[in-house]
Amino acid sequence: MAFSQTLVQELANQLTGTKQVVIVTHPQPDGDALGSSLGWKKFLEKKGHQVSFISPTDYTKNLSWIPGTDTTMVYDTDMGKKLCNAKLDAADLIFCLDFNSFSRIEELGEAVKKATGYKVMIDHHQQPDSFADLMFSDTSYCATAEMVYDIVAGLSETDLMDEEIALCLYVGLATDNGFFQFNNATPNAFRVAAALVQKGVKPDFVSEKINNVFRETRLRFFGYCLHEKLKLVKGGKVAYMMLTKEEIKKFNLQSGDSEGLVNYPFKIDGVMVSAYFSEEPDKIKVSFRSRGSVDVNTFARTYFEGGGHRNAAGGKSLIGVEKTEKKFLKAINDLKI
Ligand SMILES: [Mn+2]
Repeated sequence: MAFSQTLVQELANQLTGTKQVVIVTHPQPDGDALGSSLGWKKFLEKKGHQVSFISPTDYTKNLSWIPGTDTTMVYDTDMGKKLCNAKLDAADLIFCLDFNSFSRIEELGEAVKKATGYKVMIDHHQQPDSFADLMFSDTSYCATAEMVYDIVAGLSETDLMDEEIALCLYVGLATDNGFFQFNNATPNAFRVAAALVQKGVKPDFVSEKINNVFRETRLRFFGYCLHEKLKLVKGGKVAYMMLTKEEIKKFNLQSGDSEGLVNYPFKIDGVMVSAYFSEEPDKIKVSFRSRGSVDVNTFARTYFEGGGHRNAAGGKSLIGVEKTEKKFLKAINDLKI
């Protein structure tokens, strides 16, 4: 897979000389948001550009080993906003990675919208808004990090890619396809993985760092959810867990601690949809996962003010735990399972 020569050439034109660059990603940055952004940042720095990386909210501790995370500018603090806005105002080029609409990055979206720099989107989610001057938007990619690799290859500059850049991109690639388990683990994903491993990435190191780093209380929280909270409906095809603020408080969860929990119900034969609801102070956050052709992207868009991919989407609800559960149970009748 490759991007059109015209698209890559236009990007190359924008990258001549020394540019002030800002890279922006989505809130609660995951492995792909951080990996693709930090890999792209390091690559641009190697080309001689001045690069800042802005995340709307802080990254989780368990991803802080990804090279370059300590350079992240977090928008969601008073001082952060000021500094980030100054960087955005001064930017010649603004890259938007792993999201495709300003609403996704909330208040930071307004600042990016106002900034006059040339905007480039690099993203693999469905239904992109057309706010960017240049759009690398392709849902056939499993990860934004995979796109970044192909863009670097398109620029014929993979020789600039060192082990650290390769590691960043591999994290994004591997986390977004569940370590090559999901149906988005395409031949191209494996080709890119091979190239990154060739650059020195150790797959076992990344897998250990991502998969086997729970605190005891986090694993016990998973155990609690699966034992006490998991409900199966629709003849065992739909699984869901609904957690209240009190329960979440009891386990003293840190940001990112519920990550991955939504995938566990698929261990049960026959489960086609899994949903995880967690009550936050101002809203209920929802994650949806599905198997095969079951489309939770449309489902999240229709009922829970969200979206994502066909098999992985998120959303929110503002009507409290009980009403949200009722709404969900009614809405799933519209799902084609
Ligand atoms: Mn992604």
